[in-house]
Amino acid sequence: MNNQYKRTLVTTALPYANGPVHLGHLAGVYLPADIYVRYKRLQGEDIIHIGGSDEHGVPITITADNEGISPQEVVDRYHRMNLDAFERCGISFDCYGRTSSGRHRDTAQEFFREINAKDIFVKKKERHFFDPEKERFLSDRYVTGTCPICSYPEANGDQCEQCGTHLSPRELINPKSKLSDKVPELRETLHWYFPLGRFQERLDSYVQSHEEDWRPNVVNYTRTWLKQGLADRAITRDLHWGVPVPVQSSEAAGKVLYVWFDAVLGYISFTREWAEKEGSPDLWKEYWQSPESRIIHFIGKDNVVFHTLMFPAILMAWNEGRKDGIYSLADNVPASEFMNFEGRKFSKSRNYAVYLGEFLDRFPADTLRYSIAMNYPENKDSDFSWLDFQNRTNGELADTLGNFFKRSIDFTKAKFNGEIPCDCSDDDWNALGIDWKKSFEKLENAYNRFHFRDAAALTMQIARSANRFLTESEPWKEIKTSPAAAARTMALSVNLCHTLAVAWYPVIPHTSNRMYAMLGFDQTLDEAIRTGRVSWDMAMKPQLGKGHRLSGGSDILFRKVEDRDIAPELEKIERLLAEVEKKEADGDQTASIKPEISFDDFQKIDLRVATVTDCEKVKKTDKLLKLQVKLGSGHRQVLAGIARSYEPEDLIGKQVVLVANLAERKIRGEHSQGMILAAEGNDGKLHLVEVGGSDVNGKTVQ
Ligand code: B3M
Ligand code: ZN
Repeated sequence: MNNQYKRTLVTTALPYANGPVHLGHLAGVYLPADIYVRYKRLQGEDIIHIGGSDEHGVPITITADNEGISPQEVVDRYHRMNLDAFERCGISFDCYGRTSSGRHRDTAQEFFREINAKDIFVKKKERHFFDPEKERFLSDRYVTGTCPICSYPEANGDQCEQCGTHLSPRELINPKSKLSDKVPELRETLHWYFPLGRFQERLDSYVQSHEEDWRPNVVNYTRTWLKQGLADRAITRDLHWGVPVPVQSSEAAGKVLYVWFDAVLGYISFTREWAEKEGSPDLWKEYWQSPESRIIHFIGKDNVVFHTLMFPAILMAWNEGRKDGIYSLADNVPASEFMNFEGRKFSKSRNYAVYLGEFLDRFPADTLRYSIAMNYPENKDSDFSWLDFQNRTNGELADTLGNFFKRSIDFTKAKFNGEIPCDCSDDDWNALGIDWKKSFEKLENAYNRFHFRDAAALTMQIARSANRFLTESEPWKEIKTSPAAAARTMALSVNLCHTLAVAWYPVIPHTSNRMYAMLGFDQTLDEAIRTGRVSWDMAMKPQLGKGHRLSGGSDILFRKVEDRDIAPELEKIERLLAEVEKKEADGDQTASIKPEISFDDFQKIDLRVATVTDCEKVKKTDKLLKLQVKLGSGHRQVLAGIARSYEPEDLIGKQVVLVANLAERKIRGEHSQGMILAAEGNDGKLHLVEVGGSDVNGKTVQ
């Protein structure tokens, strides 16, 4: 980790401008990055946030083909739409660029030329899929077929949406052209390849130097690739949309740079654009080419190797043999896991998603930011559900933070003419029941280590303490018995409001700005932070002295989410799920695969071979059989709902697969110690999974 840094460059994955961003994107990439950047700004650090639209590649041209419009129209529409949604959500980019810009084309071509001039690329003639009807080569997603890993029938030629495996079109089983639905043929074509293997050792030591501070999943995933040995990767494509391959020969005609080669360079071209807008065209170099700066890429887990191997290798190739203009490699790549939606994977192609813009049409940005921060998929997949959103908004934001804030402001206005009646003493402040030093250390640690769920939860802890203090002090009684005590309580409470306005800024900046205004400041909190008037450390101490006026009104901070507000959303989910089920009934058996689990989760399940020794029907049911099974030297009783599929005597002697470590359950008054595996056939009957071979009883099934 670079601890000696002077400035930080944060980048966020460039979403393809072929559709609206959804809550999964927000949770994994944009919100965590924005929280981090806002926290660092509050700390007074020099930090910029660079992002933008990925406007090239097959995802764009396919959308254009499907919608019958030009690729340019596609990217214009979705660039604007996503930028607008991000702005409304308070994602504070310093630059939100577009890879279709001239500046970007120049940068990407400059990289290609530099690496080409060093003779690092390898040119190869290879056979690629070609659609004879449409007379076009079919790269990446123009080919679909069955995934060789998980058998998902609609896997794309570059990646399987179901299991996440990176693929090449020729690995697909039963490939089909997306343009004509025909089986494509193979034709020879020439492409430039990037020899990743040449950088293997350098990449190895790069990853090793970060194994302590990168997330374990990022290191492990990258290591898996390194262990397999890095192969050459084609970095050009036969396509008419993208950055033209900058080579003056007929060999390059009709070819563009592969979207992943150009997209990562977008981070650089957009930083250059930003520097130009700042009126200091060389300023970008201080972020990209200085040992005193740090680069952090926020991405989702499906983009890891592009950021930990490909992009670093491109930069290494550029740096090779140079004395100046040396690019730094990322200091950290905090890749998130996925956030699911109501227990299932978000899916653009199945329209199973909540889009950011649509969400913000109905609910305020900060309620979303908070509930997503509390479900940040840091180490494992998480879930967004409407009920969780409702509970967090009502129980935490409205009842705790909002309630405390409003009571503090209103009571001070009503009883003390809207003026802070006295100064707060350090002793009183320290007796509030908040360990200021420890809480803020914990908070800082959480932000610095990208533990954003912890950061939001710890800040809510402070709000809870503040709320408790006000409730327990009962100033509405104190005012009658001891006005001085009530004055003290309100001085402390209003100062706690200031603390909360500042401390909440990274997570719910719109609310923090409103709180700051209601506390009587003319300047916005954003502006106060930008000009250095407000900083993080100020949240730990009382800042508002006797006589400070609350001149800014008093609104409710959070409106509660009523059942009727989310009822249409719950109905929509039911409809979408019914569609998935219908798809399944129509033959797509994998449409409802449950959300991914980690390998560790999987390893918790102990599957064993058991032999059925006895079996009888359970009385008064027509579904259940009671099985006695032998498992190694022991015996178990297992109930199974297979009475309509098997006669008891048919089962004796069968070697079945038992989930051996499932918690014991009582079904119809009988104990069941495990579960046996079976699949439902089209005949509606269950078919037991059987294991052949002798001497397998008790053995692990793997
Ligand atoms: N557009 C993939 C994606 O949206 C790609 C990211 C580019 S980051 C340089 O998931
Ligand atoms: Zn797959």
